[in-house]
Amino acid sequence: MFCFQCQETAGCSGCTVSGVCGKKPDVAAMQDLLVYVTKGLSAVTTELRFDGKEIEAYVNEMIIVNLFTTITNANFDKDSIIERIKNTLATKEELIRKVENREVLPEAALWKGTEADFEAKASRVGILSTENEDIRSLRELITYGLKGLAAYAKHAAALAHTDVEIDAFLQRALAATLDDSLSADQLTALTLETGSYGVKVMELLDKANTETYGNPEITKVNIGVGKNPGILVSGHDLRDLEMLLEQTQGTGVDVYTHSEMLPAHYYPAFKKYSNFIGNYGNAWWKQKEEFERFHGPILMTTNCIVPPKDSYKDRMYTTGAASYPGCTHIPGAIGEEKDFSAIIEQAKKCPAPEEIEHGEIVGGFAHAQVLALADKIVEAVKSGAIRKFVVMAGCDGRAKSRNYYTDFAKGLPKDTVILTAGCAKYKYNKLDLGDIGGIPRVLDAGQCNDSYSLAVIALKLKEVFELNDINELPIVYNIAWYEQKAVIVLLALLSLGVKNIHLGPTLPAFLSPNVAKILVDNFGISGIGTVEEDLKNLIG
Ligand code: SF4
Ligand code: SF3
Repeated sequence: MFCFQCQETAGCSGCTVSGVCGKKPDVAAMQDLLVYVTKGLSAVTTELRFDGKEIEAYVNEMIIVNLFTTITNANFDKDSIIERIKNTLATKEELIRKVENREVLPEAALWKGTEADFEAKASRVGILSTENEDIRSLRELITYGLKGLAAYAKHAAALAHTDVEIDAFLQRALAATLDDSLSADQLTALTLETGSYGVKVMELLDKANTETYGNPEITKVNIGVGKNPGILVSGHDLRDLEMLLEQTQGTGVDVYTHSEMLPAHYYPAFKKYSNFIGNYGNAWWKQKEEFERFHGPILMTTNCIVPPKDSYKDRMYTTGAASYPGCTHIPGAIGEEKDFSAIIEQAKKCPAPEEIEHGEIVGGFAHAQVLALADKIVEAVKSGAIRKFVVMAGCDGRAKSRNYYTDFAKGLPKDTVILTAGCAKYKYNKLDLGDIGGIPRVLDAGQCNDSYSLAVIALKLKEVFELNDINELPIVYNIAWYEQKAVIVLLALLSLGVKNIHLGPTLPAFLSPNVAKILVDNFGISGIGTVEEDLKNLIG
């Protein structure tokens, strides 16, 4: 196997024996093949669009869910991946008949193997099948950005928000990563275009979330526990959470969020459920210890799954693109009502969660809420009470080197405010960093996709301060990444013209020296140094 798509890749170069995440070589191979056939299907749909034909919604959905399935820590279940490959090949066979000019199609679009061929084929179509390291680097950078884009498109689709333009781009760009005639310059341009569609997809998801659940508002979230048995919901899918909350009404079972589901508490629509108790635990990587102590069932709606311990495996469930062998998968396609009764019945027989923390945390600073406070914020900037905003959005992870972010947050001067989104926040959201004239020093906008809110806030401030360039704002970027959703967030920020982003704890292994140089020369991207050095460089 060879995989280097996440920040924790072995030796900062590539997982070759087994994934640091727990992904085994046979699963990695099927994921490689799934990406390959999805690119093949995308080449077919792109050609059909070129012929003026429309692509049906189920095909667009298949492509986004396939990509989501291959995101780090989403799906460890070989059988479900094989099923997806077969369905993708069948759909592609159906569509290819309608293509007028088949000679232009790449090999991935023409290949039609059966399950017996999958393993051999997978070994020939992985990342290393592209020999030139710069072309490989750009192809993977685009592919990972598209995986993140697909994940966000899937969440929007679950709330009946789709955009044919985004689907068409996603498929065209996927197909382009198969095209040997494209130069490094053309692929670099496509990378930036991917970022601009990243902005569009996050905007679409923001619209889907806020039209369905209202605008996030300042909210105190309980981090303690109640006395009833509970279900813990993790991942990013708000629609799954909503269905579960509906189905648990009157059952005596409480619902808690974990990791990236925390921001659900900020939406007005979820406040009406009296059994929606609070947030339990921390970022994804602490789940072994926290899931054990939760005592009740856990529903993983997306990444990040840590291979479960036997002690709680029988109460861990997956749904959507997420799956883990041996854990019950709750079926239901986009738009379908899911039946969570098995989880609720199991919960009733479980003891209440064990308290691991006590108190409250504050969040809900997405764009509408922050813009409602705009006068206060602008005044604080003008008076010098706020010297700088520090965007510390992104992912958390298990590497000890990530303690840098806790130390960095602690070391920031008291006239700075952290803007955050994504599970990176757990490195500092329980520190008592105080406030500036009533404005908390950590403003949490929500999930990683809500980094979009941070961009909206920055653009609004640029307008208020009548600046020509977003980089003239008193905002600096010190972003933590782990998986591919962070890749689309990064590309989106670059497409908006944001410069001098610090990216850590290490730079992506999939950036070849030349591609890294392009990012450094054009965007001033850099890694992180020591806390002291970076505080000095970023804050002065
Ligand atoms: Fe390794 Fe990350 Fe790939 Fe898992 S997702 S196999 S940890 S590079
Ligand atoms: Fe976290 Fe996996 Fe990326 Fe959505 S849950 S930010 S790592």
